[in-house]
Amino acid sequence: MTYQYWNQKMETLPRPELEAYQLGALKTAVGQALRTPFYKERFGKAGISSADAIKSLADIRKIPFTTKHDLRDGFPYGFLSIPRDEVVRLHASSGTTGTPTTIYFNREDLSRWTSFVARSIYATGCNKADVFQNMITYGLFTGGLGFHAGGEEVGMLVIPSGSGNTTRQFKLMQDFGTTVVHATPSFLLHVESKMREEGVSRDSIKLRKAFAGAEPYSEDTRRRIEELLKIDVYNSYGLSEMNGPGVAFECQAKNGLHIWEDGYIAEIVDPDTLEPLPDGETGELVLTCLCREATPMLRYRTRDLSSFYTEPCACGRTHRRLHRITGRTDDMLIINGVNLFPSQIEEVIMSMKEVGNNYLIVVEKEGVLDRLTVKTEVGQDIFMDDARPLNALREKIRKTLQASITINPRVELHESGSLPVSEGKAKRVQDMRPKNA
Ligand code: DLL
Repeated sequence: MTYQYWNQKMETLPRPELEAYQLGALKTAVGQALRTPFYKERFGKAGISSADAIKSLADIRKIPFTTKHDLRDGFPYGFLSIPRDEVVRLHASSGTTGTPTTIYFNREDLSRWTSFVARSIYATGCNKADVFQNMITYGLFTGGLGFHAGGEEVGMLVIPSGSGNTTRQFKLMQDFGTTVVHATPSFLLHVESKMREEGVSRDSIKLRKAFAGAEPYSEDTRRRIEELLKIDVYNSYGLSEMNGPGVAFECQAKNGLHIWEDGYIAEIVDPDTLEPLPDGETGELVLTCLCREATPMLRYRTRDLSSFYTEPCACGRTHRRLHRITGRTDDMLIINGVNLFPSQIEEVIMSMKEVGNNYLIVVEKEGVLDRLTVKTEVGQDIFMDDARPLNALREKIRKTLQASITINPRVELHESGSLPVSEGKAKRVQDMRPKNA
């Protein structure tokens, strides 16, 4: 395979040079952070009064962690490091508690972010001949405008279709010969189901690639989307606090996500002790942004669980790779004392051919016990009025799940297309247990 690079020099920079670059950028970021009310105070307590406190990359450990909670406390301008009239854009994540976390950009910040997204898109083999349909939410969410700008930077024809309305999405694909789409993996699965339901023939569209991210998904889900839609799916990772998409992305080797280390410093730490973990071990990803002036963000605890690959990538890039994010530290469910990540359930059910493209996990209290119900859609060729094969399938799913997660779930089968679909990130878990029980 021949690999293409957007910025070959930077993407293949020998590690000592890359690390020297990071050190310089980290010092700049610390200096910039000291201009914000939040970091000025936080660094003061940690004894960091200037960028001179950072003499080596290892000194990053002198810097205190930043959490989502800090961001909420600092709302709206506690993290702003430049005069308000130099800010040209903001993005925000609404969060579940109501107080948004807001990130501000100046013009240069936007252009740096765009070049990381362009680099990511280019690494998947796209070029200006591609027609790119951005099937994700526009607005305060970073996925829409972030990919939009990156796609234009690559020179692709960008169709800002936004999420939802599959009939219109198919029409756009057919009319303009879309070759690449961007969506959440759950929306891609929905698109596939709708394609069959609406009788859109695969030959009527030219699709060959998708960027899928903004939510966790398993390797089996990737394979399912690839096989059903006959496309290549590339994993795309990012978060609002680090600009949005374009933080880590799969290259054509499709084996882990390169984290763009000239833009972000990544650490994997034990989520309990916050001590660094050796390469290869799974822990919480902590990120430092090196490419944004307006809103510095240092040692941000993402809550995302991942690990570093230890061996280099076939593509020749020197930027390290992360394993796909399996979930978040705050995603974990405790069911009658047993720890369970939703991704463990997804792994099992998405590998079963008879199971359809959508599922939901429900946890309830029954007396003193927790009760786990897994609702899955069945494949489109399974009829809901034929009880015997349905019972057999239900039992098969239950047993396979139990063997894998050591919890005996209740399994409910639903007709294809009947479980709720979200146009943005999928809501896979409904935890109905009383909060303070
Ligand atoms: O989801 C940014 C983005 C947009 C990424 C489009 C990729 C594509 P937030 O809304 O702030 O930003 O959510 C960030 O989503 O901390 C992860 O928990 C999760 N996440 C994002 N990408 C992936 C992925 C955008 N590829 C949060 N795999 C992150 C697993 C992901 N989880």
